[in-house]
Amino acid sequence: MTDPHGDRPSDSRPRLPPGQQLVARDKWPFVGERVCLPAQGPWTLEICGQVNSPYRIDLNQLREFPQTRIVTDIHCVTRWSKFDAVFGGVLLAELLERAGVKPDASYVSFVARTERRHSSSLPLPAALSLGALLATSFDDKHLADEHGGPLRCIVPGKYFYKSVKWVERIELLAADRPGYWEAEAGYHNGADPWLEQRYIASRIDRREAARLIASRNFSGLDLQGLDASHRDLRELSAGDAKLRNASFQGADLSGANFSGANLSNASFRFAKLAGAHLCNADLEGADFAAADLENADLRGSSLFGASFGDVKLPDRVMENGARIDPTTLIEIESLEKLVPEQLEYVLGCLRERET
Ligand SMILES: Nc1nc2c(c(=O)[nH]1)N[C@H]1C(S)=C(S)[C@@H](COP(=O)(O)O)O[C@H]1N2
Ligand SMILES: [Mo]
Repeated sequence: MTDPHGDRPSDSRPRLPPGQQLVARDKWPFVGERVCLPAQGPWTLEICGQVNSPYRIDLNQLREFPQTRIVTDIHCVTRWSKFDAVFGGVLLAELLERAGVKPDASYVSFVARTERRHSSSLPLPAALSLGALLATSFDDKHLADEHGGPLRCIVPGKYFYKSVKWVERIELLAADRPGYWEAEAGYHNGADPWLEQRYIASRIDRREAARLIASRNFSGLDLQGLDASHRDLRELSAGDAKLRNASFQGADLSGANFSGANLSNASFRFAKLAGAHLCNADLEGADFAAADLENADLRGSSLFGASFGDVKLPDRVMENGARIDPTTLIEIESLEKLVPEQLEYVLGCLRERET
């Protein structure tokens, strides 16, 4: 059995990577694709590409390989983490040993049996040193279909998007072939949670950014990763803008319009958002610690993994709580996507004046 905390860089560092929050102990959210293609016959796994002897096996043959059980921490890029997940299966290293790796194999791509042929890739040395596992069990039981059963990859120590569900092919490559999230959705190809390698940084240069901030008009623009911290952006127009991973830390956004904008993982720490329109915005993983949300409108927004304060371990005490009160418009149903401490905090604020 591997070191349960093997994905931690060292024992002196905290166990929860920066910007992450813990889900309830018995919870494991579903993210991304929900189903694989219907199986025609038994599930098979193919090992191919830059190997000496490509082969294909079914799950019974997979069980003949040495079995490994790991305890690892899951860190999703949408800011939830889950400690001590137990997976059982076969190490990538074991599967490759049988195939024989060719000298020019530098990357490994895991390909899913799903409609979009979902995939993700890693440098081969990283995949091996992290102990990538082809898992068939979770908590010593069959891996559920929705979580990638019967066979998924687990890459300890990377954001969970590197852990492909429903793997049917492991392909060794001479040159990298970025996966679905990395190529299509701007996810960082490094995916190191300790370095917060979440998304590719914005491509615009600093002068262009300065011009845009002065114009206070971001409507419909792609400004992923924009740094607008501490700016005066009162009454900003940012409807439908793509602002994933942007920083608005300490900015004045009073009366700003972000309707329909993509603000996933954006930081609004200490920002003024009084009267701001965040309706129908994607706020997944957004950080509102210490933000002022009086009279703000968050109706119809998606709040999966969003946070409204810092939950301090080990006692899970709330610090830097956002200013939320009954004038803040939030649909109660949208709050079920929050972790328990966040949910409790927001509900408490919304009830403030009734009690
Ligand atoms: N085939 C496939 N694998 C995938 C994804 C996907 O959309 N399709 N999403 C990834 C992402 S972003 C995450 S966080 C995890 C989620 O796994 P879970 O649904 O079991 O929590 O699967 C990863 N593997
Ligand atoms: Mo993810």
